[in-house]
Amino acid sequence: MTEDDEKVKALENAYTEYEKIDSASLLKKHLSRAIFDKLKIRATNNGSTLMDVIQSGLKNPDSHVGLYAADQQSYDIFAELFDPVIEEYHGNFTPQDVHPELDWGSSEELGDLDPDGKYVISTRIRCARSIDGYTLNPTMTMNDYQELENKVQMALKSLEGELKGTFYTLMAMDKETQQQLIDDHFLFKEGDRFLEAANSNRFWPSGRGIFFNDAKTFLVWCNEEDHLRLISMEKGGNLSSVHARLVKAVTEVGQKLKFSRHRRLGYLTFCPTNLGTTIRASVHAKLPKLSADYPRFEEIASMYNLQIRGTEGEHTESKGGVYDISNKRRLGLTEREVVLEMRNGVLELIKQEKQLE
Ligand code: ADP
Ligand code: CIR
Repeated sequence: MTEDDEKVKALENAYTEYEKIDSASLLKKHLSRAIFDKLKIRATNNGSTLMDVIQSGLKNPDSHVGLYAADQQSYDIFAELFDPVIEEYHGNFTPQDVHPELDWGSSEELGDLDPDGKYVISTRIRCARSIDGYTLNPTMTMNDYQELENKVQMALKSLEGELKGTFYTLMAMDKETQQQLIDDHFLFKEGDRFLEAANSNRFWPSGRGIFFNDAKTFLVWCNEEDHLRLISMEKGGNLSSVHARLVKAVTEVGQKLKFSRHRRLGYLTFCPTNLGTTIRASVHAKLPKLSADYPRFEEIASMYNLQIRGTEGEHTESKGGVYDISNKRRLGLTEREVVLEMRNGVLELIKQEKQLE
């Protein structure tokens, strides 16, 4: 048997096992036997196969989605699987649709979500960027990680004013500082099992790092799930101010680093849920009356295309009644529309909370 035959055999075996397993993931829903048979013999120019794309979902049946792009080309080579998952997650973005051009809209129109400071604890907007010329996590070499970290570090060095900050490589960070930054919601967690199974934590902590300004209102994550995550956050509900800072930062960093964009899918990310605008605009909020009936709370949130996460982020529980409420869709809408979707939904939830008081 050739090496390729062995890979197809291993895929066959894994898929046969997966067929017996219960999972509510989008992978399970869309990877039919017919699609599997079509894709099992394909590979990208990097040699990435269907296994590289689906292994996170195979190992974690509790995945919501379950697939990642092993490299940029995966979105095209395995399109018969990615397209229906993308269409369902982002709400009707069909294979014929093309993501719109960048349009940040106006920061001023967003206002403050909670001027009395009763419900919203903090507001955050993050977006992701991949850097042209570098492949994605599972196919990156140790050298790619280090080279990319150096490039990012150099690019961020020249930021000035409110965006001026310091880059901390994870290699040189003591565990206590790292944990404090995680607990304070500034730094990515370590050892995420979904990313681990996608083969994207290799060479950790090589090339991984975080940059932030003194006030920790502008942060950049380097080489975690994506090459770059750019984050603007602050206490309270001033979405205008958080948005203005992010737009300034992304614009300035984009003048120093070339971001990868797909002809149809917008800015390229490792996870298909992040494609397009790549924006997750969120609040940490307490809505005790509404969230007392959690299934109903989720149902109302999803009516406004919002997603609810726990206090420590994705796949975590709520602590002290604090929920992370954000836009779910990121693709097929402009940056302006995505942030307005979160704003309008959160304003509606606050209105409904007030009605219950
Ligand atoms: P991401 O948003 O980067 O996709 P996570 O859901 O893991 O990933 O969240 C990352 C971190 O950001 C977590 O510590 C989470 O609690 C924090 N976070 C998200 N939204 C807010 C917010 N509005 N205020 C404060 N922290 C937040
Ligand atoms: C999962 O499938 O649950 C993980 N691979 C994470 C998917 C990203 N989730 C999301 O809703 N944005």
